[in-house]
Amino acid sequence: MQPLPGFRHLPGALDVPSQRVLLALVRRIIEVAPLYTPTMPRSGKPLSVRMTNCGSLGWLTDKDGGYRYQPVHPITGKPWPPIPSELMALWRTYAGCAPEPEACLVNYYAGAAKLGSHRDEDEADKSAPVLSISLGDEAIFHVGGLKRTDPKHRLRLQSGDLVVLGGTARLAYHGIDRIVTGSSDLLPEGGRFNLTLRRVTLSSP
Ligand code: MD3
Ligand code: FE
Repeated sequence: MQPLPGFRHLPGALDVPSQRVLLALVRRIIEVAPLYTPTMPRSGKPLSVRMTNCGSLGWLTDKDGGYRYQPVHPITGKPWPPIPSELMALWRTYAGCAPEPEACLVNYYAGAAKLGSHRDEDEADKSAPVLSISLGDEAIFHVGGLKRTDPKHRLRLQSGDLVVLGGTARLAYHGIDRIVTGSSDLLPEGGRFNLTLRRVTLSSP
């Protein structure tokens, strides 16, 4: 049983030196736009994943505003830092001719963090692919089908892996079951960063 067409897992696409470069960029982003704890719409229940963004638009969720993209950090009120050129270069390599990404969501999973099954559907442009970059401890990831009840395919995402979600897979249910603590030396503090590059708005027709 294989994931939907358009799902591409590229294990080890980034070597360790490249991973260190990207990690340094993430540290710089977090200095300007600190990780914060997002909360669920209406209930206000905190997510276990901490988040920040770079790009002209950042994805966030909180009790009152719900899931959305906005140009400023929810706590500092400052614009998100720009997407570093190294990440734009990866997009050009792996996302083909898709319009430029406007958002790069930075997720940080400490040991016990997980992300429940969901679809990425807050983007007006759902035709552009999503590009995901894993750094640090391994994650047990699942991807299903277009319906929540469709069978799920599980795989391990390791430091340096890329996932490209295009075509039908772009709208598949997916999530992170758990992190494998101590499986990577990249982050001295442990845990896992995931970067997700996305086109949000429709590019002019
Ligand atoms: C499969 N993040 O931020 S990235 C998210 O590892 C999110 O932090 C996970 O899901 C993480 O929304 C998974 C890989 C990924 C991203 C988008 C997808 C897989 C996807 C969209 C459709 C299907
Ligand atoms: Fe997602």
